[in-house]
Amino acid sequence: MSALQLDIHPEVSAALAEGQPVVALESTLIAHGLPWPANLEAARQAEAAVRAEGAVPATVAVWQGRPIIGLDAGQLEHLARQADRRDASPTVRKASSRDLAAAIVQKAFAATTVAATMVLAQRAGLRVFATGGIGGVHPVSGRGFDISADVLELARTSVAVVCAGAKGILDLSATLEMLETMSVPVVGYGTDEFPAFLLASSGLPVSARVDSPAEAAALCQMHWDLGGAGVVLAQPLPVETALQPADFHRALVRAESQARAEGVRGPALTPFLLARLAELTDGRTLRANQALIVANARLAARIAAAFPKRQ
Ligand code: PSU
Ligand code: MN
Repeated sequence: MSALQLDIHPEVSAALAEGQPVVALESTLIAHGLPWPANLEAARQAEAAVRAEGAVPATVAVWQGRPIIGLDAGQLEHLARQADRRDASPTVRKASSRDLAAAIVQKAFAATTVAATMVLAQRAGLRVFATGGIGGVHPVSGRGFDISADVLELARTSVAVVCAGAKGILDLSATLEMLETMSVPVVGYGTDEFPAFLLASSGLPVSARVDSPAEAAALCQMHWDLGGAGVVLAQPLPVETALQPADFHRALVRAESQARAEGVRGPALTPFLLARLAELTDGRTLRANQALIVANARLAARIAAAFPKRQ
């Protein structure tokens, strides 16, 4: 018998029982990705966007060892306050797939990455998940080997991940090669090019393109019927918030060299780089990041609603 017990919010389990659309949302971007209070604002707006499309949001995290599918408002705020260094509440871990078991048995608080959110979402019966950007292959230069478990989880867990591509701090062509090797469809929503998170495009091709929620849902279902697992559904960020590539790369080079100088690596690297980028661009990366999270939540809700109702 499994010792795993999911704590599914009553609204989420009711929606699942009735075959209503539900969208999983991750919590690492809340606790470790965006600064307070932009993180709470983005998290609330993402949930509201899901609701506005007639779906139920389920933000995922580990709460004192309980895997939660659908945080309540108080839990959401508690997690968001973690990003505020002036707040003294207990530390929230950043949990990827491998960290979930420890977080659960040690009764810890943990925010879940894309990978860990996929694991818990699938076990709860959710098929559609929205985030900002997926993790991937970090550039090898200077810091050594670092590939996000998000890529591995996409290869084995059957959840559609709606995103704005992969973070611009990654080696995007290596990330796409890795996803290809892992047989993960990288589907452009309304685009032939892989979106580059804060930038409108990467110049790199997607493996397929869809132009409607129904087409996206049909492609995912067919991939699953074929025994496939994760699907990346990537849409470009809202065009008015996109950064100019030259500005972004200038800031990235500086943030990267600071990370090297300060010896930041491993799970701490992504949060460090995102915080430095926001400072170096007068908050433009932050506003773009927030806008794309909300847009992805909205699209995920439309796609979730386009699946045939489960019996
Ligand atoms: N993209 C963001 N902010 C984030 C992340 C991605 O803009 O905070 C998080 C996601 O939760 C993603 C994780 O799954 O970073 C990847 O971390 P790592 O590279 O350590 O696997
Ligand atoms: Mn890593």
